[in-house]
Amino acid sequence: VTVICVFVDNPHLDTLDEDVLYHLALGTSTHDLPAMFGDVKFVCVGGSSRRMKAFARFMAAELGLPDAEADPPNICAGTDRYAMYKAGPVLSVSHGIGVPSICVVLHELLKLLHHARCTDVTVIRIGTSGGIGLEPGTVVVTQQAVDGAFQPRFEQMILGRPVVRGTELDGGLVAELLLCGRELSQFETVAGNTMCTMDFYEGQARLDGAFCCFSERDKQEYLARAYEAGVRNIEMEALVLAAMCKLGGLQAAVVCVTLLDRLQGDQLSGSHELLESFQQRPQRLVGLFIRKRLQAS
Ligand code: R2B
Ligand code: URA
Repeated sequence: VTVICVFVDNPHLDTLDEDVLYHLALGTSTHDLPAMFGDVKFVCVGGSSRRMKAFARFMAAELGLPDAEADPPNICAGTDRYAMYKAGPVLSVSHGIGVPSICVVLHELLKLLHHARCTDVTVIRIGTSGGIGLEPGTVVVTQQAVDGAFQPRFEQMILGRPVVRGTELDGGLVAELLLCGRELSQFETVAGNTMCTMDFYEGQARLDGAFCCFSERDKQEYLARAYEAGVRNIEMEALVLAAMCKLGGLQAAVVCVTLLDRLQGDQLSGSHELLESFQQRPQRLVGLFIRKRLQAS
């Protein structure tokens, strides 16, 4: 059995007397991180704090935890930037919208897992997205996270220069998650590339933002090219999740439901109830995945 430690590759950290995880309102001298988090094996992240709280409750029931009925406490109650809940070995954390927001929380989460001396951790984003040519409600398991030019690369400005990092995801994990979707057989689950953009409107070829510098025809041509490049859904965080977990040596996956078909329109006009029920689909799929993993261990 190989034990994979959470790899934080930064020699500067060794020179710190204490590490303050500012946006989580946690720290190495204020909290006993190994005692609080040492047993974590799954870190599930998603945009909204309410949805991640609901996921923690769902997982507590799925795993038959004694306090499954109780309201889970927010571990990051000292801040309103992000919210964090724990259900046994499952950590459920909100990341807000977009690349900068998830980037900050992942730096602090990977350091938290490192300080807590966690081993063999799998990170999964359970999120929402816009689909391309898919029935709304379809769940997409990401094969490759790609940028707006359909390239599997995450580019970030560091010291005034663009630094490019790879975004390969674990193919075995994709297959495992697809199998869970098939076993559940409650909704369509497909594998596909996920395009991660820096904006919800023009950046995702929407015509309905405050500004728009292109035509309906330009939009359709772009989405057709995306489809040809294997893109099946569009969201705003997959590149960072893939790149940072790869750097940290963590298994990672992205599982997103599609809320609409972007070939048909831009507005999210489905009923509140329908959109809410769609958002439970990645939770159910990942819930089964976690139960199976725990049974096998
Ligand atoms: C999906 O949904 C959010 C935008 O509405 C964003 O966080 C994402 O990736
Ligand atoms: N999230 C996105 O980023 N895009 C969509 O179209 C829907 C949800």
